[in-house]
Amino acid sequence: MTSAKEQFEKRLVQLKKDHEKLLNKKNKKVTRAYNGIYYRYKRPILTAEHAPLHWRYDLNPDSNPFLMQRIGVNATFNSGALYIDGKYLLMVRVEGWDRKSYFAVAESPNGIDGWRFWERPVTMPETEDPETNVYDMRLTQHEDGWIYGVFCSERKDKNAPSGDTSMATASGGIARTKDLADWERLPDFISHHGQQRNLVLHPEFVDGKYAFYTRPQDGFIEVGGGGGIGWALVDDVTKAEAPVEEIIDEKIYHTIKELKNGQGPAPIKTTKGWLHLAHGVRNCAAGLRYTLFMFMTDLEDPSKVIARPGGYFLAPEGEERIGDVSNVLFANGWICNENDEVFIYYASSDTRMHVATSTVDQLVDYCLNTPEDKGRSATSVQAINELIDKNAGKY
Ligand code: M1P
Repeated sequence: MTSAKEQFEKRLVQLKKDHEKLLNKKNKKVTRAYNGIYYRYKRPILTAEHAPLHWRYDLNPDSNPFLMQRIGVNATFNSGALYIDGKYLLMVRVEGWDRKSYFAVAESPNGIDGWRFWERPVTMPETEDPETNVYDMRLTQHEDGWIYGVFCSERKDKNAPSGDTSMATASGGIARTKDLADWERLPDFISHHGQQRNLVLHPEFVDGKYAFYTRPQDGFIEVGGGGGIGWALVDDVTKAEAPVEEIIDEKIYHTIKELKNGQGPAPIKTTKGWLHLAHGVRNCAAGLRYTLFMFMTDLEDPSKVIARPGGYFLAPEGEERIGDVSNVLFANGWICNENDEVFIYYASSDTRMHVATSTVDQLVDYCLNTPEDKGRSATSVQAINELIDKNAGKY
């Protein structure tokens, strides 16, 4: 008969073996259904099971004879991204069994596979009014020399009537770092236009100021009358306050962004303008559907949209459609490396992370040459007819 300690050791060896196997799995480009815009990859790049064993299991046989998982991870999703010194880094939103999210850095040598979390999750300093939950960090390497992490900071609404345990407030949390390990927390972004999720810092000064993409909304869930992707200039990032938020990308009736939209990661600079990735939300009988879309802004004035390719860029497919919050794609991180290859990191259904790859040239071409959504069935048919005419003699 095997002793309890022997059984523990046996289980631990198996656990470590299975975990290593998962972490070492290679990913594969999906080449079927070529669209010329990007390639998806076969497997998710990060799941709850990728979380380090020492975050989850007490590895001491005396205090954990059954080798029980003591602290669980529910999901790994909505990740910021950064490329430094040839390393592909994700600032992952990790959500525990207790529904609290926190940030943790995962690193890959090639941006596709081999992702491993750093030793510990991020210890993010709190403000004087500690939040209940933090999530969806956008990383911006700013020309001022700092790396900024801008994220949603959520608290219970102090004005909630007694008994209401779901009313909450969302504001823009801001922190900065040089190494993604030690963080200086700055005061939350002050908006004069309601709650804020999807706040993103532009990487360059504009008119000598810090520039933010905002998403003002009336309530925690409801965008209300306002909404859209906003633009705000801020004098001092250590006391970020935006009296004015100009909407640069509106939500629009009967489009993929009918209900709401939000800037994804910080935009990528190209010779033709800034590439933007964003999410659009519409409502339907099955609930909210989140897809990703792109647009481009002017090189000199990033608040001026110069291209709006119509429709979605990436929508949930296959198993991506199912998860904790189904029918959702969300992206808050992408990387452009020294070869102008673009790695688009997207989460599916608030559950797991994926990657799709493209290039700057392809994405610029996509933005500048995809017909705009002109708003009616008739104009959509007109766009198809124009393409058919252009293809005369070629099909
Ligand atoms: O559940 C889908 C997404 O919902 C929110 O995004 P938004 O404010 O744009 O609607 C966020 O909670 C996000 O984290 C989540 O993925």
